[in-house]
Amino acid sequence: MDEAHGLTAKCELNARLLATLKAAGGQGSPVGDVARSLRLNQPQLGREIERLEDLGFSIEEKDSRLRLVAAPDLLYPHEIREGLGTELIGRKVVVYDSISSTNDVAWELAADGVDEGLVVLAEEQTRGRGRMGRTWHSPRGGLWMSVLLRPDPPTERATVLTTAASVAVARAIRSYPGCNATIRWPNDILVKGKKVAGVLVETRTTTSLRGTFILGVGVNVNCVELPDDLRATATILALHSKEPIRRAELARSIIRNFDDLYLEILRGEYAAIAEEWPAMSSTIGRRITIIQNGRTYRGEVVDIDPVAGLMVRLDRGFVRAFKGEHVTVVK
Ligand code: BT5
Repeated sequence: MDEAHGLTAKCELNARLLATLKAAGGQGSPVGDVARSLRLNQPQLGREIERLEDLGFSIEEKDSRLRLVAAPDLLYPHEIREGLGTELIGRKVVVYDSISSTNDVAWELAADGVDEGLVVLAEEQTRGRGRMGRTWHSPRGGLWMSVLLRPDPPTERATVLTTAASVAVARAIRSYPGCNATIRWPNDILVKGKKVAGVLVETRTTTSLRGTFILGVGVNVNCVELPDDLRATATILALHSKEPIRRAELARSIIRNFDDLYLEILRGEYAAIAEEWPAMSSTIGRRITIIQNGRTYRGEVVDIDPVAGLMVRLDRGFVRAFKGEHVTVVK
């Protein structure tokens, strides 16, 4: 099930060679030791090194030692799963080069009966989507990822999954110095007031897929260019982070954070989400205009409840809860 780029067939060996070189660190490892530990003769080892170099890795051989000098910022399943330590999310990871949408592929695999926790990533999406039929710009350099969820006990509540995912993404982004992410309800993650990531939770009505959710997360990490129509509202992490961001690391961090929060949801606990979400929110205390089913509501946001949604004191006087899935927030 682990698949990625050219690594598909050779994944196992490449992964072990990479792990060996990484473990050796800056001083490298004697060629003979590497060959022995992988049970390869020297010509076979040479071929494996060439394959890694073809994929963009830079490996130096000096004084009979092998040293990993540079690794490309490409996504590999083994790199994401290495020492992940999660209970549910990321038990399986697949990476594609270019596909329509990671959500599409996740739905296909869900229909094939693949287990909960599957993570689908793509280097680029040709038809990435947002909520309500909107387009999600997904060039190379971003993190485009979907997670297959079959909550047990079942939940009807996409809202709480959106909330948990937003907290997971914001937490992960905040771990990079300079990236003080905030959450704009219901599903936007902002840095310095501009959208850097979005969350999309989808359900389907087909009987066999009832109770299945696909969580999609898109983060502008190192995307080179944003189209003109997004420049005013969107940004990329690389512009803010004081250190380079490896997308595999960011993916691992999001997966870990989400696994924690998701397990809490399955236990019926919302303490972490209830505490962190409002703390990271850029929405509380703000005046807001919400359009839901064609009706416009105006008021002030007084609270965010992980299950009920956004609590708004309407100008008409009473507090009303809004769930996030089908609303548009007008600034
Ligand atoms: C979202 O929708 O913010 C959810 C985005 C989810 C994307 C992920 S990527 C992996 C998975 N596979 C998919 O096909 N989708 C998910 P929404 O709140 O509806 O926001 C969409 C709006 O954000 C668009 O109408 C644009 O205005 C803006 N937008 C589009 N691409 C953007 C980008 N890369 N960065 C920031 N804003 C963007």
